[in-house]
Amino acid sequence: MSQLIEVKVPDIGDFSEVPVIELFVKVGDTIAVDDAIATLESDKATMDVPSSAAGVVKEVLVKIGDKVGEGSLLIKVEAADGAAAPAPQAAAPAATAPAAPAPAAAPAAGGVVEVKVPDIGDFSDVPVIELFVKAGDTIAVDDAIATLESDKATMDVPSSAAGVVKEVLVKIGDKVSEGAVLIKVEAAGATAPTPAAQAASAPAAPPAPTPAAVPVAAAAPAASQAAGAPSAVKLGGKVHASPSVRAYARELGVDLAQVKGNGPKGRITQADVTAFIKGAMQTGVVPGKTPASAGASLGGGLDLLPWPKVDFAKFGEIEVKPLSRIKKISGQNLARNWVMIPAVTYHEDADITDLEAFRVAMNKEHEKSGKKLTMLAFIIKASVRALQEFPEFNTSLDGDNLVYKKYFNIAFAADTPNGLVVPVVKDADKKSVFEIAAETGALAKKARDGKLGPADMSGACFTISSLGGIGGTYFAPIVNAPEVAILGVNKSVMKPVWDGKQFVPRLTLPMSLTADHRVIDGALATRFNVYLAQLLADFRRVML
Ligand code: CAO
Repeated sequence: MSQLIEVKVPDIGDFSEVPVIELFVKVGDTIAVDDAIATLESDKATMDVPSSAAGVVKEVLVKIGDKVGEGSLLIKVEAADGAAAPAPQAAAPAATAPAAPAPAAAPAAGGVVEVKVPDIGDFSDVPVIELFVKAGDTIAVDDAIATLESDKATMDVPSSAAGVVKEVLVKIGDKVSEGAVLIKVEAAGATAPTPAAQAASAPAAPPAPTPAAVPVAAAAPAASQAAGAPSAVKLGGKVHASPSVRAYARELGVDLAQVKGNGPKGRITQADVTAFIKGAMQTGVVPGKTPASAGASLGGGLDLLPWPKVDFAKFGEIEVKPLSRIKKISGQNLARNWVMIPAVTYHEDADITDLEAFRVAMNKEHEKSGKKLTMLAFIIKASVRALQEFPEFNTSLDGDNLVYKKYFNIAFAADTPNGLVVPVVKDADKKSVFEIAAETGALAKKARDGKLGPADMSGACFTISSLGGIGGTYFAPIVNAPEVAILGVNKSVMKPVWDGKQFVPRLTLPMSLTADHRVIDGALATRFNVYLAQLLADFRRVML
C-alpha cells in the first residue's frame, strides 16, 4: 500500500509571504528525504526547503513567484511501499539557510557597526576557512563575509550591515562562536539595521548535519593551490546562489564565480550552472581558463551519467563525515587531470643496492651532525639530471606551444592527516643531496602541521610520489597538471637478479612513470626510465 504525504513549508522563523525563487522537483520525480524541493528568498535570507518525505512526486502545488509561509503546501509525495512515513512534526523540518545575519550590529563610535557571528546553533569554536572581505571593501547587507566550517557543516556568514569595511578582526584558521566580532563596518550613509530588524532577519533553525541540509560555501575558490597549479579562480569572489545551487556546483566542480546569474538580482540558479556546464562541454573551454589548462577539446563532451544517488542507510548503519578541505580541493584537481590528460604509466626497476649501501654509510658517518640522507632526496637529484637529459619532461602545454622550463623545481607528494599536499623543492639542480633531504624533511613537517603556504606549493616542473616508506609494488600516479610527467616509487625489495652466471640478490626500486602522451611518447618515456634507473644504479653518472 502506498500513501500520499504532504510536504509543507516548515517553521521559517518570522518570515511570511516569502517568494519561491526556484523549484527543484516536478511531477514524476523520485526524491529522497532532505532533497531540496524549493528555494525561498526573502529580502534578508535565502532558504532551501528540504523534503521531509521520500517517494514519487505526485503533485507540485506552487510555482516560481508564489509567496508562501509556514504550513504552505508545496508538494504531495507518494511514499513507496514500506517507506516509513515521517511523523507529522518531521514533515516540516526547519528550512536551512545561510548562517543568520548577526543578531546585533551594535553601532560603535562614528557610525561604525560591528558585524558578529550570528546564532549558529550548537556550534562553537568553528574555524574560519574563508574570508571574503578586506579593509576598504564596500559591502552590502547579505554579502558573504566569511565561511565557517565545523566538522558537520559549512556556513556562510552574511553581513548585517552595509558600508565600508574598516577592520577585519579574524583571520583564516581563527575559531569563532556566536557573538564573535568579525568585521567593523562604517555605515556610509546606509542605515545599519536596528537590532529588532536584525532579529527578524534571523532565519530558522541552524543547519542540520545532513549533507543536503547544510549551507555550503562557494565551490573551492583556492582549488588550484594544493596541486600548485596556477590559480584560475578569484579568491574571495562573492556569488549569489542558494545553498542547494552551491552544493550542485560543488558536486560538479563548477566555480560559481565563473557563472553568470540569470535569476532575480543576478542570482545564480541551478539552470545557470547546468547551462555553464553544457557550454563548457560544447566548446571544450572553461571560461577564464586557457585552452591548454582546460583541455583544448573535449571531443564533443563526456556525456557522463549523473553520479549514482544511493540511500546507503537503507542497507545498514552509516555515518556521514564531510571531506576535509584539502581532499575537496585536491579531488577536483585530480579529477580534471585524470579526465583531461591522455596519460600512460611506464614501469621500470632500478637497482639501488650500491646507492642504499652508500646512503647508509653516509648516514652513519654523519650520525653526530644530525644530517640524514633519504632515498627521496637521491631520487629528486637523479630526476633533475634526467630532466636535463630529456627536456620534454620539463615542459608544460600552452595551447599549441610547449613551454620548456630552464629551472628545476621538483614537487613531492606528502601524505598528511588531512589529505595529500604537494610541496616543491625549488632549484633542486643547485642543491646538494643533503640540502634536498633537509628541505624535503622540513616541507613534509610543515605539510603535516598544516602550515604550507601557496608559495611552498607552486612552481613545480615535475612531481615525485614516494610510497617507499609504506610498501606497494607499482602504481599509476596521476599527472599533476600543468606538468607533463610524474614519477611514483614504491618500497625497494631484494630480488634475485640473473647476472649471466647466477642469481644475485639486488635491492630493487619499483618505479612508475606516468606521462602525458600529448607531449611524451612511449619510447621517450621508456628511455627516461632506463636512464633514471642507470643514474640510481651508479650515482656517479649524475655528475657526468
Ligand atoms: N624503499 C624502501 N624504504 C624506503 C623507501 C623506499 N623506496 N623510501 C623510504 N623508505 C624508508 C625510509 O628510509 C624510512 O626508513 P627509516 O625510518 O629507517 O630511515 C622509512 O621508509 C619512512 O620513510 P618516509 O616515507 O617517512 O620518508 P621519505 O623521506 O621517504 O618520504 C614523504 C617523505 C613526505 C614523501 C612521505 O612521508 C610521504 O608522505 N609519502 C606518501 C606520498 C603519497 O601519499 N603518495 C601517493 C600520492 S598519489 O595518491
